[in-house]
Amino acid sequence: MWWFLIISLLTLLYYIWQKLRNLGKKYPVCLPHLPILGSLPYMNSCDQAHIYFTKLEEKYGHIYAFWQGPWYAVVVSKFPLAKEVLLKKGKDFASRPRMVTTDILSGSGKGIAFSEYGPQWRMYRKLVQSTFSLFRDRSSLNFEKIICQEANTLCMSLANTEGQNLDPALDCFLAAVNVICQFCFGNSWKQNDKDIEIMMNFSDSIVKSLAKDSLTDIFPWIQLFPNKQLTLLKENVKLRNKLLEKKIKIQKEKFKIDSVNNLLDMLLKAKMNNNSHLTQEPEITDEHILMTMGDIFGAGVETTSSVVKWSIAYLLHYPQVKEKIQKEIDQKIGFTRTPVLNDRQQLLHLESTIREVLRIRPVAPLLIPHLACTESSIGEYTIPKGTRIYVNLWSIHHDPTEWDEPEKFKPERFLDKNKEQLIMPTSSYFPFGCGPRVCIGEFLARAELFLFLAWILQRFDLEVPDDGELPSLEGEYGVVYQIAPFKLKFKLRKAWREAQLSA
Ligand code: 3NQ
Repeated sequence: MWWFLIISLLTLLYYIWQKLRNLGKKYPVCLPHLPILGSLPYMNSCDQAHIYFTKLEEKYGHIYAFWQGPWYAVVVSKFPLAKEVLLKKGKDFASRPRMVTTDILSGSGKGIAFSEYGPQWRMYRKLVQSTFSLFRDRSSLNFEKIICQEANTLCMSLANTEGQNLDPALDCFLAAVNVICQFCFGNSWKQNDKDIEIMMNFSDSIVKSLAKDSLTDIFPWIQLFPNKQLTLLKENVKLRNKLLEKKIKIQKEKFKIDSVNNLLDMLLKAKMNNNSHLTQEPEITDEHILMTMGDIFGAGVETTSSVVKWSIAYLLHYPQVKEKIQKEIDQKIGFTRTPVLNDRQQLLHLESTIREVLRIRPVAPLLIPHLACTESSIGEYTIPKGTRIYVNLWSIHHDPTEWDEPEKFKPERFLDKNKEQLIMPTSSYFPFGCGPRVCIGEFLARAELFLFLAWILQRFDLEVPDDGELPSLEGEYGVVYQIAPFKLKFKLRKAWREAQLSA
């Protein structure tokens, strides 16, 4: 009897203390929820989380909360709110939730994409940034040169399959792999290397299993039971690690501390100069190096190849846009030289098309989830420390109060009235995120997208395959929003062929 009274009193006191602590604090509207299961029984299981979250906005507004099992989560969708999360209070929300799946991928939070905000993350990110600077500044190691070489190889390969019904996935993958591989390791893969196909398969499988409604990420104890999806993820991550380790081992033997030429060199040099045993400096281990290389390599490949495929698919659906781009290429570049980065100021139709593809099919429709590292606020609402934050970029890019007919593919929305200048019709647009976690490879990605597409469209017409089937534009949700496999025919352009003959 006594113990019952004591427990009741303690519960009451705790309740009052919580109420007092929260006095004057306002929290976002929350979906209904139950103990342990949280809001899950009240949410539809949906393949496309970004679309479901956008639908929930109609009922709950532009900022709302839900319980992902035991985890409190907030979804934010209007641009000013997202700006507060990513930029204004960027540091407060710059961490990442630890999840079973991303822990498997990142060796328990190593690397930079999924690691917690702090000195370790900062140090690795700076090392990657310094390597990017090397490739922007040095003429011998220049990104433009590397991308153009790979664009050339890509076009040669497409010319070899001319007129056939082709799934462009492998060619796009190879082109992106070889650019990032030179950045990471200083070399590239041969076109018929069997590692490429293995890599494409495990990479695709990893992308699909991450960021899905994985129950193990909500209830980590589920991993104690046999779980097919998790086993598959572990196997694929093992394959990825083996492949990277093999590459690192070969390149390590060539390493000279006074000649830093790629990301691996940069990390190895930092490891040699590291004084973590004497100072507070974060440590650099082989596993940290592997995970950082894995993040950059994986990000460089999956995102770029995915956007190139989306762009090709949209151009198949909208041949009039493709013709406008080609007309501009013919006028501004012609056929006697190949496209270079400086042409970006002139090829406005291509640039606006790339912007529109990144708007209508963002690479990461919910970005990568953020975590509040401290108690903070968004708008008038208090956000407790440890809250998972989902920024609904999809909704921001499809906001009808910011975009005219957001569901329609209209590259000209990024051009002024006279079609002479690129414009930004609204600030409700950030395909690469912003703030402390902004995409580190934005410069490289934009350069690759422009050059790959300019090279392809200078030479080829894109035609629907023999069965007349156009690509589905629906997309498959994962940590990267991918297009379902499709086929098309690359046809050498008549004008290009004639120009080559007369040259
Ligand atoms: C990759 C492993 C690879 O095999 C599959 C693709 C993965 C998951 C990448 C991931 C890094 C990685 N292993 O560590 C990237 C990710 C999530 C893309 C997928 C990414 C990203 C960047 N910009 C937009 C969306 C995602 C950064 C790390």
